[in-house]
Amino acid sequence: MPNTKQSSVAVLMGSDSDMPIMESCIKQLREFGIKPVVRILSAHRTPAVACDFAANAGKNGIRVIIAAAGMAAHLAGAMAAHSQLPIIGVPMQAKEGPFGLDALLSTVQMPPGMPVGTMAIGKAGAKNAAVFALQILALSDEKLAQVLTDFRKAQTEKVLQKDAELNR
Ligand code: RP5
Repeated sequence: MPNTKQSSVAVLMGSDSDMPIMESCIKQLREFGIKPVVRILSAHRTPAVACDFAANAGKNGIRVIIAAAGMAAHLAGAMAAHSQLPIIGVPMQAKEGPFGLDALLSTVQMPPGMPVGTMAIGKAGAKNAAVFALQILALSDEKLAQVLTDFRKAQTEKVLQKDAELNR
């Protein structure tokens, strides 16, 4: 069992085939100075281990769970069922099927009272999951609030610079 102590964010994915996309989430978190615990856990293939992770995440120091899955994507919903922590869902686009819409609907269409904060499909959603996790943690952490401010400022400056280059 990997050590989850010291990590405030967990990045879970239903399969190692999700890793090429979720790497951008992990990379972004690390750039924010957040070292996540990363696990491959499946709502369908390893349900007991996944549920156990969710049930114990809070007492292991996790504050936000990011859960990525494709196809009939139930991982984020299963995490919500077994944990009171905020759950961020990232729908993955499978090799076959309706371009990630299956995973999007499976992740976002939670019943009332059991929310999953659902990001965009794929790489954009993976990156946004890291930013959204930072936004949640920044509410109670001044250092992370500054990291968020700096990130937003750098992002704005980058776009303005591109605009300036275009109009030179
Ligand atoms: C989901 O099924 C995984 O999250 C993955 O996106 C999809 C396909 O899994 P593999 O067959 O590639 O392992 O559970």
